[in-house]
This record gives sequence, structure tokens and C-alpha cells, in this order.
Amino acid sequence: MSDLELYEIEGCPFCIKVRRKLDDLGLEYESHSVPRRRSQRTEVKEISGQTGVPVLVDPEHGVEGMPESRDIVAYLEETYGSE
Ligand SMILES: N[C@@H](CCC(=O)N[C@@H](CS)C(=O)NCC(=O)O)C(=O)O
Repeated sequence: MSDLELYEIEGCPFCIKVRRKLDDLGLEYESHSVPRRRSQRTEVKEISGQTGVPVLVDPEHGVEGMPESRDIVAYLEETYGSE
């Protein structure tokens, strides 16, 4: 069991890619829908240092705010792929 969290926007293709990987790996996660306006994405900015989504949080492994869908997918595969 993990405490994964995903910051995302509905319809965002990069977020969908990450959600697919989470689903493929059978991982549960808490979804946070972020505002469409970049200037209002204060929480995402605080945890990841940028305003883009998706952003993954995985406290169990010290991941406080990982941006970039490609990095997130690779991380999930490496961390949970063989479980
Ligand atoms: N290269 C990024 C692109 C992510 C991206 O462009 N996300 C859009 C939403 S679909 C976004 O949040 N754009 C606003 C921004 O980058 O500040 C990734 O693969 O995660």
C-alpha cells in the first residue's frame, strides 16, 4: 500500500499517460485537480518548483513533488514495476 498523490488536470494528455501507468501497476493514489490558470497553481509550485502537471508525490520514497510525465512513468516502473 502506498500514499501516492497525483496533481493533475482533467483532459491533460501527460496526466493521462501517468494515470495509465498507475492503473497498469495497480497502484492507488489520491488525485488533486489543479486550477487551469498557471498563476493559481500555488500548491504545485510549492512542492515541485514549477507549475506544470502532472506532479507526483510519494512520501514513502521521499518524493515530494516530481514533475515531467516521462520521469514519473519511469520512476513508477522502477519503483513499483516488480512488486
Ligand atoms: N513535458 C511535460 C509537459 C506537461 C505539460 O505541458 N502540462 C500542461 C498541462 S497538459 C501544463 O501544466 N502546462 C502549464 C505549465 O507547464 O506550466 C510533461 O511531460 O509532463
